[in-house]
Amino acid sequence: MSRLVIVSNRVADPGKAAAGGLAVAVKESLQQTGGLWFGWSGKIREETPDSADHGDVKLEAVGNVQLATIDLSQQDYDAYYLGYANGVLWPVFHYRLDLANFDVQFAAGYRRVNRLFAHKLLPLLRPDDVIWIHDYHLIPLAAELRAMGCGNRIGFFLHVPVPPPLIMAAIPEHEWLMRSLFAYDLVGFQSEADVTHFARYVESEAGAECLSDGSLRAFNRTLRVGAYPIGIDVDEFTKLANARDGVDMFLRMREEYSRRRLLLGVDRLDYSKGLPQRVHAFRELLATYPENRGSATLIQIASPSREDVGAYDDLRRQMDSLCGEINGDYGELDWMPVRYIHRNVARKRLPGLYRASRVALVTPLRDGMNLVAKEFIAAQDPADPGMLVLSRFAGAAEHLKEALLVNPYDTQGTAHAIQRALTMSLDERVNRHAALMSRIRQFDVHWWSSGFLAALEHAGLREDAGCAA
Ligand code: ADQ
Repeated sequence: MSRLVIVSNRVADPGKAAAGGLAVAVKESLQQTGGLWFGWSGKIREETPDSADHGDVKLEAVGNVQLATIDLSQQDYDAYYLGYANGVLWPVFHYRLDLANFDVQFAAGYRRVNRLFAHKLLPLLRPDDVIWIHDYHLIPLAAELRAMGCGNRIGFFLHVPVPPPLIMAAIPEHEWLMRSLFAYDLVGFQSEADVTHFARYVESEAGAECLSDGSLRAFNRTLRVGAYPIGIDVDEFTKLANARDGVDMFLRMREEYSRRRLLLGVDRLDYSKGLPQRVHAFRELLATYPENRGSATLIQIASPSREDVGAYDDLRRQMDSLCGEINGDYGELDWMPVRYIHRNVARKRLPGLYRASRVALVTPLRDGMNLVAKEFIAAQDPADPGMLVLSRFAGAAEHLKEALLVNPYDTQGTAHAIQRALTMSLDERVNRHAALMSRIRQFDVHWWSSGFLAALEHAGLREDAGCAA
């Protein structure tokens, strides 16, 4: 059997908890098969005159997984990670052209670090390894590996959404970037909408032909593409919900909020997650449906994220002030409408928090998938489940149709949906939850990784040996 080699920007210790969708999912799939996980250590390397090759790869075994990490220089971190990955690709892929900073130095740093990854990874590879590269930080990595002679089977999964062609075209290097995807044997996206956007992009920008089996022909290459909606390990999460920490958290929250109706948001503090819009909708709920005053409480957990990127700092200030205002305007001595916590919650406690909540607000402005929506469903008591209010702009909305779908830009509409979720009959909640549960079981994390890897196995041998980019 071939060995699985996973490559992602950051490598997370499989033994420790992670707050971030990619790390959670990759860990869960790699633990099943074993293999090698290559990426950045998260450490900045001190620059010395002889540090041009960025030092050695650090190897460490954790169970059946071997971790291989490299450090980055400050200059590479600034240009590749902060500048291009999170200052260009993240905002543009989430439709936020206004937040993108198209500095050519960032693009150069992005290429440089992708080449460095290829250079450091290549000596670790065996001829029959199957390589699975993850996310927007590493789009050109296969093209770099191919240019160095790597003939292995290589797949790519994009965890974030693909924007429509004209938004993609705002990236000065869009052609190079999209062309470099054709160096893979298989490219997976989160949703059918993403596949469509990508196909439309290569059709209009590169005259690609869509073949009858769904592959795309362009740049003298045939590329298989497909939607592989990512999921969670449902059984593992349910187990976590029934373990001691989960149950303790549930009992504590239920006691503390026995006379209240709990609404919950759990996100990284990111502008794609629609947090200010969510607070506005909650405020609208209190204004339009006064019976919720003194009773409904929104707990918003927002884990610190990318604090070195300017836009995240602005968001933090905006959230501080919005939550302060709503508490000042509506709060009573014995009731505060919003509890805003700018911290991580331990993963083992999360299920208890989900279970104690009547309603989850998962209302991103744009999201590749959103695993919090699925975790919330998995943690519920099937006999008396809470209700999910879900943005139609999350990839998860493509198959979680039994949630209450909302447009997060529509404040009144969202407030109305929250009220509907709070007042929904037990029968309807039970029925909707059962349907949602069967969806998240069908598209769980094992289906995602084994489905992708099986398709990669069958993706025809590369018909040319050269580099696509
Ligand atoms: P993210 O944008 O990080 O992931 P999401 O899919 O919701 O978003 O995953 C977040 C994960 O981190 C969840 O497992 C959640 O429990 C955990 N988490 C978030 N905030 C936390 C907190 N405050 N405390 C503790 N844990 C927290 C990216 C894409 C998504 C895509 C995933 C996976 O942006 O669209 O679903 O990758 O592909």
